[in-house]
Amino acid sequence: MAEYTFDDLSVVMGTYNEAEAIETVLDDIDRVTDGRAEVVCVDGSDDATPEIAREHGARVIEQEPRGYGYAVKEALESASRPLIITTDCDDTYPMDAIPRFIELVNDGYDVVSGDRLYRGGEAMPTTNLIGNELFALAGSLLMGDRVHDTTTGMRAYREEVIRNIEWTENTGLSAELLLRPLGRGYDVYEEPIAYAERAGETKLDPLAGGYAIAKSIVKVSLQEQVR
Ligand SMILES: Nc1nc2c(ncn2[C@@H]2O[C@H](COP(=O)(O)OP(=O)(O)OP(=O)(O)O)[C@@H](O)[C@H]2O)c(=O)[nH]1
Ligand SMILES: [Mg+2]
Repeated sequence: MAEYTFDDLSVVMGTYNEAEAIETVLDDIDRVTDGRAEVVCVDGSDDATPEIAREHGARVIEQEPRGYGYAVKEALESASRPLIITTDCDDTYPMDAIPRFIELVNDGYDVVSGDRLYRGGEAMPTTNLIGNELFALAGSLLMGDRVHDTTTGMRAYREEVIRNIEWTENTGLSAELLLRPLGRGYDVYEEPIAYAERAGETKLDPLAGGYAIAKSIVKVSLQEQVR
């Protein structure tokens, strides 16, 4: 199989009022990939985020803000290259890990998932940490496969994984993007990554968001079991 390079890579993200962070994130991507990756932002902002994104060479697709999953799904669909990496645009994920993610896909993995909890997720607020440990436990029990971080925003996917599966979740899309490929026998690998405190305000209501994610994990796991 041909090895992927930065020229085969689309880095995609939802962006919603991330003017404080987006420049750093896009500069990091450019630096790490020698400016060779395609960058797609699906944007619902009413601040300067889309202008900053365009100035930094990203393709910006405008969309009414309807939640994480709507944005990321559109971003995944808009990627034009065979290897796709997702990230948040809040400067929490290490863009320096991109080369390692590509290497792991070139080793044969279909999905490489950034695991923020391996080292204990020091930068993660305690409620998020507890919630994420519970999501991982639930996902592991329901799927019969140990998973460690179901809601991470940073993953690499071979394009066919994205194109071959129908995605249904919004807030729970990140968990769905891990669990459905597992259920269908794709090779999934969780790579420990560093995680930093977010710049700017969270777009996730912890209670409503947590509930939606828990529901998605149960629904998606049960659907994958009866397939
Ligand atoms: N276009 C668009 N992007 C969104 C929407 N909701 C969230 N995002 C983006 O999706 C990413 C994830 O949202 P976050 O607020 O970071 O959610 P989170 O990572 O669960 O929460 P934190 O731990 O606080 O970072 C960020 O880059 C947001 O800007 C939306 O409705 N529309
Ligand atoms: Mg975030």
